[in-house]
Amino acid sequence: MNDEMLGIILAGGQGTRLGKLTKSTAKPAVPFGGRYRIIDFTLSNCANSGVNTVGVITQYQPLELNAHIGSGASWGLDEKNSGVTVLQPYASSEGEKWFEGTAHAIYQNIKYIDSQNPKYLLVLSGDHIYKMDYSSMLEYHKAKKASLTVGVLPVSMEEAKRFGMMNTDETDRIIEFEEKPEHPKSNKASMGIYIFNWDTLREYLVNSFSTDNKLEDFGKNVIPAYLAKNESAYAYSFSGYWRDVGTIHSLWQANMEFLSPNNSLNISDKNWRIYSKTEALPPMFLTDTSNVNDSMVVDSCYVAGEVNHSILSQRVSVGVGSKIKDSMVMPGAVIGKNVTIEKAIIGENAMVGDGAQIIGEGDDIAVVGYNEAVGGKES
Ligand code: ADQ
Ligand code: ADP
Repeated sequence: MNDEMLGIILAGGQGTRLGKLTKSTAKPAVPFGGRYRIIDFTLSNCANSGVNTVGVITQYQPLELNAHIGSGASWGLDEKNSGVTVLQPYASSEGEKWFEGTAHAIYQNIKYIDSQNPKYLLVLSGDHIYKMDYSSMLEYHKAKKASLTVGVLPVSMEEAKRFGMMNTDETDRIIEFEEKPEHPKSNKASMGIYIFNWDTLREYLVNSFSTDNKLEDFGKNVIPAYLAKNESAYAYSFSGYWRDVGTIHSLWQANMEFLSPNNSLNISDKNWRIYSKTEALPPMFLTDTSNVNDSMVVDSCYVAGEVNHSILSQRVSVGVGSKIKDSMVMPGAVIGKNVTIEKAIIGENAMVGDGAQIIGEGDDIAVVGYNEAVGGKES
């Protein structure tokens, strides 16, 4: 349907804000909400919006991401005239070159993008939880005869420092843009979602990288340069649920919101399914000592302890006498006996030994890393 628009998901910066949770997995492959991985939301949005061809740009060993995405069949992206391609850093004549920022990552993949011959390029981030119809954004982009359209939502002045912030005129044309400003002048934040006319962006990138090596990011460089060149850039307003889950705290918080029956994300919407890789796993088992309330517990879990207001992902086991509260436990984690876990994220395949106390406080979320083993025998 929207074959004139190619989707590119930026799925791997350089940071380490998720620390131990991403040691050997790319951030978009980080588990979310019991049954999903972060990138499922963006991939599902693409599938539901009719964006049938998607390139995923990664930097780190994308094995897990590759295994998760596979043929793209889970999102219906394996059919004729569609597909998902995981794009990785490749060896060039200068040796293996890592992407240097988001715009550079696109520049390095010009060959792939050209091979798809898109009129429009939809640039997305791999670490957001939301539902959005990109085909409406494309209609808006066309109606405005824009060269660039940026997805925008209102944020508090406090949050504004974490985002690209802009001012618009009465027609929604962007007249000012500042990446992570010290002193925000508006409440309009960029969602890091862009539609570009590919020929203009392509020419721009080729010119910029041949003359200016400093150009790196869309927020820091490309958008300001577009404005300076008087390219028509418009803000497309979004008002639904949207969370950037790039930090431990935001990841924990979004998981807790996911548990809330009032969550406006509404994953039960039959018209906007969130797809994920499906595995045939045995049912969960709750023993007669278990006590589970206000929680999501998915396939193949074994629970002998107490679980309150928490998410247990696939294949989690919780020993007798253990108490889990306000926490997110990722797939395959093994929680021993008489363990207390509160306000925590337990990483994939972590082992929490008998009697351990994993307790977060205030803004400090307790974390047990991917594959990490903590605690030991009770004394
Ligand atoms: P940030 O999220 O801070 O702000 P950035 O670190 O550039 O921007 O990351 C954007 C996305 O691209 C992330 O998903 C990241 O993993 C990925 N990424 C970064 N470098 C990459 C690379 N070299 N190769 C592949 N992927 C890469 C951005 C915008 C802000 C906006 C926020 C909204 O710059 O203006 O407000 O997103 O979250
Ligand atoms: P941030 O939002 O902090 O910039 P990124 O978007 O860079 O995070 O996410 C990429 C993730 O990949 C990082 O959290 C990082 O821990 C992880 N990572 C870094 N180096 C490697 C590596 N060599 N192998 C696997 N994963 C890595």
